[in-house]
Amino acid sequence: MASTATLARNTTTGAQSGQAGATRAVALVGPAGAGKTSLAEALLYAGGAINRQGSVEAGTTVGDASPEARARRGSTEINLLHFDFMDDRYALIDTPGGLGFAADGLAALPSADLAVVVVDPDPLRAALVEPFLRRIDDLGLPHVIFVNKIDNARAGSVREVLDALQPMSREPLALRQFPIREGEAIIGYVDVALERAYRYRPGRESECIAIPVELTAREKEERQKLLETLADFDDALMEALLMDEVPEQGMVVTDLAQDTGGNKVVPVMFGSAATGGGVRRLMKLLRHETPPPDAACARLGLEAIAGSGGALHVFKIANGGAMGRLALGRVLGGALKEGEELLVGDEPTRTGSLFAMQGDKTAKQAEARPGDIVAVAKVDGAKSGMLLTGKGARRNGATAIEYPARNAGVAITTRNRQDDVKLSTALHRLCEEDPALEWKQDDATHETLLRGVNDEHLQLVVARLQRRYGVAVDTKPPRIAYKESIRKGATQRGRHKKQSGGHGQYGDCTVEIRPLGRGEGFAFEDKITGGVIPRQYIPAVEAGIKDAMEKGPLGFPVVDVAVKLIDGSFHTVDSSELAFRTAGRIAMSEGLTQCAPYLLEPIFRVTIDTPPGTGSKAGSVLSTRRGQILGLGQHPDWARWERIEAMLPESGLHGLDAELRSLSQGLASYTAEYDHLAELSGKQADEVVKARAAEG
Ligand SMILES: Nc1nc2c(ncn2[C@@H]2O[C@H](COP(=O)(O)OP(=O)(O)OP(=O)(O)O)[C@@H](O)[C@H]2O)c(=O)[nH]1
Ligand SMILES: [Mg+2]
Repeated sequence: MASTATLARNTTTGAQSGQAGATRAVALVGPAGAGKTSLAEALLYAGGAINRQGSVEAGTTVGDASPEARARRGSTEINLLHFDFMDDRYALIDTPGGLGFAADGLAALPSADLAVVVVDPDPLRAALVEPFLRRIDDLGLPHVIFVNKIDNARAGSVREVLDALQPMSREPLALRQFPIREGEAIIGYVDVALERAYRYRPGRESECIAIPVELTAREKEERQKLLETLADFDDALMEALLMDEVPEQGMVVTDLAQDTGGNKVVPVMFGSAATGGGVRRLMKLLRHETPPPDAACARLGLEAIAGSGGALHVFKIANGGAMGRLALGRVLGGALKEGEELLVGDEPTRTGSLFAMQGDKTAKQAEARPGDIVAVAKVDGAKSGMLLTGKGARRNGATAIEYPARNAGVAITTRNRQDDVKLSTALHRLCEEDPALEWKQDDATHETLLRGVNDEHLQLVVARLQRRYGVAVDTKPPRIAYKESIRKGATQRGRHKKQSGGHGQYGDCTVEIRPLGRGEGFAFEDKITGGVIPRQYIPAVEAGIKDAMEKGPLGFPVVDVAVKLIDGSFHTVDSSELAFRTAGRIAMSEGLTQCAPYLLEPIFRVTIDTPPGTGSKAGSVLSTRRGQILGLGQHPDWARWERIEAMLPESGLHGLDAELRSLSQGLASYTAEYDHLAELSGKQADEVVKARAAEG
């Protein structure tokens, strides 16, 4: 029989705040393809929430229900699910592993009580987990590691994975199970905490068996390691170990729950989402070791006062479903009823209908329990990241969320011009749902520019536009802001003279043009003497010069030139501002053609973060894109990752993301910041000029 301590759910703090019975929220986190959505499906099945376990491959999971996620065979947004286990409710937040879709999960993570970090059993892929561990650590979120796909693992890998992961973890990892093998296959596990062995039974609870004799020594060794890890946080246990006493099991179980819930120790479990092996064991761990929502409240700046009513931490806005605009979030501090008043900013707002969510299925409910994750209608002012409280609740500052940088851009145009109005409404909605997306209208080019995390992210946005809003668009790389400058000076006269009917037009000026240093911009000097051009027309000449500089001889804006106005003439009746502006423009555009114009391209400072062993490959990608590597070294925060700094022409950014991701299992990412302009010559320059001329 398990001791009473084993059965007691982790209620350490919850008992005092009245949140002991609250729904626990568990986030599934980890690299793309590790099996989070599959594990969510396995948990739902084991908990009895569904009676058939679907698969990502077959497109039959409860999560990833959107056509975009199905087509990609990977999550594109968070899946919100729930199941019951031994009379308790668990809310699951299945987060996408792809960086382009990470914003969703980042917004939701602070609301979770515990994260399950799902990792691949291949130790070589372990390094991919590091950025995820960092994010969780930064939030102070208690977590466990679940080594998935154990049905596929080769011998010895669980220990190897653990050894690979330990240097990346701020907290000590504690192996809670080790595998029992038959040949290559893992057929069960020895539970080091309970000191029992189990054999997997597909679709059912594992069978308790005797610890195989050949594994008893390993069991003792692993048990000792576990106890030593726990003893670092428990003096009484430390003393027992020093005295060579066998510690009481109740003490060990309590320590496990407290140290996991308190984010001091990270338990490591393994199993298979595909066969269900180890999934029920994971559920038991969730039951005993997921802390109540008090820590989540503190993280969000909510002081949960008994009786003060429920608050809602909104972490997503969903516009896509049949219900219209819904605010998705977690109910904290108390229960939440339909029609209850919450403060949205300072605005008291009555909540509309409440819905429980199981993937894309919603079920209306009159009341949400503390800890539940719900969709709430009619809280129109609510935005992702807001904490909506009732009047009595106390709020302190919350941790700000850092979203991935928007490094990719695409220009879109509607296939049907009549869709333009629809497009802006749709983009407004999509941006509201997705904090990592941004759009603006470029009036000069009539293009709509989308900025997002990476190309994959932007492709998803374009697919959503078409499916949800029926707006078909064409995409192309955003126009690169080429400029031109001049190599030498010239002096040029510009004369504008027209005699038509009554008043004519007359303007005449001579300008001296010379190059300036890079980045010096534009300088204008008025050297007119003796009033050959009357004072009031001088600004018009300057304006005309600037007009000409908007499109130089090569077709691009002209920079880094100085112009001296040295001579001119006027006519008492026919001269006007307009005539002088025209004269200035003529002088400048004709003059520039004699100044040996050349092309300038924008250069970006690029920082690439890339997983172990891929740095030099990423470096050669940069070189083929005319990048200049400034440095290649170790990442400052992620132990084994590499960081490359380089100067890269803007044209080299196009498609860079896809190329980097394909050489890094989808994980390399970059930031790019405009740095300077540099000359572009030769064939490449000719092509740019030719393309510009073709655009007219
Ligand atoms: N053999 C085996 N394959 C698995 C297991 N779990 C998941 N897979 C497969 O791994 C692939 C990725 O699984 P997903 O559940 O979509 O992975 P994910 O972590 O949700 O990926 P993202 O949503 O892209 O972050 C799918 O082809 C699954 O069928 C497992 O336990 N064993
Ligand atoms: Mg997924």
